[in-house]
Amino acid sequence: MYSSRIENLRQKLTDRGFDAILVVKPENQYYLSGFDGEGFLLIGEDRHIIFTDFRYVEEARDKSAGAEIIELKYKISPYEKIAQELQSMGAKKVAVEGHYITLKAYEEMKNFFAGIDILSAENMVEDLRTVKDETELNFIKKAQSITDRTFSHILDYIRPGVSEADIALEIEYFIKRSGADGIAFPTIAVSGPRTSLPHGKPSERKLQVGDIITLDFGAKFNGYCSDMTRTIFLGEVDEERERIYNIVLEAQRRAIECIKAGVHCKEVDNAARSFIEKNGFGKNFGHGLGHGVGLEIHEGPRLSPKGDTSLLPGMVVTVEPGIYVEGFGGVRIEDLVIVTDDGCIDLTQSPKDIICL
Ligand SMILES: [Mn+2]
Repeated sequence: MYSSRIENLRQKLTDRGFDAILVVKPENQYYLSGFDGEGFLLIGEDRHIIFTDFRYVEEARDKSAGAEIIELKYKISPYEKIAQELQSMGAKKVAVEGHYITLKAYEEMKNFFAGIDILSAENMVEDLRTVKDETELNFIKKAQSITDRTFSHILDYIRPGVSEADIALEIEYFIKRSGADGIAFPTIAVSGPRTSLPHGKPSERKLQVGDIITLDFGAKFNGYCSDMTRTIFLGEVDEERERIYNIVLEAQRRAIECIKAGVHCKEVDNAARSFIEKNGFGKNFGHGLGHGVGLEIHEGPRLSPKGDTSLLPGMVVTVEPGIYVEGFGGVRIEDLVIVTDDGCIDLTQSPKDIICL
């Protein structure tokens, strides 16, 4: 599995004239080698090396079959050790993650990488990661199934008097107790007028009858994330909120129907956005329709008016239109889907009909 990922990356390196790539971003190192400690992964034409220190060296040996392991000593700059190996590989052009490394790291590299060109290769590994293999899809499915179970659990927990913070804590505790590594991102639990905050932080506000409640949360399983949002009601729902809910739901349905391999990300976004605009809420949907999900909660591709790619089979994306009205409240509904040749598989099993608790 790791060797085929590394071979795919080597092909891209060759295409762009690089002799090696220094991978620093943890998710990218994990994807390519299985190593999840702190360190560096250097991939050359026929060798790949993990540089790590005493704290992780044993783990690196256990978990990273096929990689050479070099132990870093705290007295010597890691870039000095990396430079030695680059020299022995005869590398002249090394790619680095220009979107991720710090200016300080770059200065240090320049200092040690004598005679070697340091060139930025943005998102090279991230682009490979957008298409998931079977193993990855299984981890994401598992993460989403925990998330669905958490939703049905939290429906039993929610009642007047509990606070947003209580709900978020119960969600996170249930996710961990269900065999997840942990949460995929800090839980969003907002209620009443606070639902107009698309990424509101859970507060001490206590729920009361008549509230609208938005819950956005996810689990992580073997490093892979899930992501879902549901908006529910406590007590009865009034006409205007019901109308907004149904517009969001229909926008989501249209977008999901539009998803299949070959369709441009902008087109998927537009399927939902044009419907929301037509209903007069265009300015209340100020974020993109969705994003890729994998080792990171937000990764490529982006489903937004700025989307720059077309969908491929095996991509995993969220579909999450929303309408937010300041002082009144908001609705967002989010599912996680796998793109296929002729459509998509919706991994989110939680119901989407209006729920009044
Ligand atoms: Mn999301």
